[in-house]
Amino acid sequence: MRLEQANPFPYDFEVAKTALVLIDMQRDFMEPGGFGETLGNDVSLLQAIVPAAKAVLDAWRQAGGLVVHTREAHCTDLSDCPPAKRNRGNPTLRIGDEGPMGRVLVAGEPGNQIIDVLAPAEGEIVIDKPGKGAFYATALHELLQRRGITHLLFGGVTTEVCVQTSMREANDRGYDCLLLEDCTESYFPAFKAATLDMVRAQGAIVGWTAPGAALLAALRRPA
Ligand code: TIU
Repeated sequence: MRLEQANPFPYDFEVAKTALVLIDMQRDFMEPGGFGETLGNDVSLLQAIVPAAKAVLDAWRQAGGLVVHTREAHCTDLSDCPPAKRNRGNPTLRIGDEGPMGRVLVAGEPGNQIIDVLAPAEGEIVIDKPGKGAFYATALHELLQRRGITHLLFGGVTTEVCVQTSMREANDRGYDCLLLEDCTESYFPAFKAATLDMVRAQGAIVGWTAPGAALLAALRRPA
């Protein structure tokens, strides 16, 4: 399968060897009262990508592709949260503090769940990760290797933090990565634009980018 519209040049992939990786589409980042807002961000900006991400998720499921969801999540005793992460800056609530959606960025809390509309389906991989990157201190690489995955399609939040970190980790591990432009968002529009540019610069130094509609069209085309 080929995405002709991908940048900086067409992206070839096989559905059976490709996973859709949706990064941290959690209430903690998307809704008021969670981690994103405690850092001083306007979380309403992120809602814009939900319809495009949902359309891609539905089409990818329909095509039988592997889906991976990640959550930035710490265990209840915060033993996987370095003090340097918890103590950074001056948030209104720190990781592990009790907020309106439960303890901030803690696994199992209401705020740590993926938003309902993109909730994982039975059999999909869900990775809880203590870092910004999806490969750091997780079994993700091993799970993908076991399934023969060579290509990754990325969406999620935020573009320049957890998405870009994960994509760079994946690129270094040998995956051909593509970032779905309208399925990722940042609290800072300029940072999103810069990330898309730097990913695909220098002959796809980190990977490709393409609009979700290009993937939808490719999946609709007869093989
Ligand atoms: N703050 C911010 O933009 N992002 C994060 O802390 N985590 C993710 O990107 N998921």
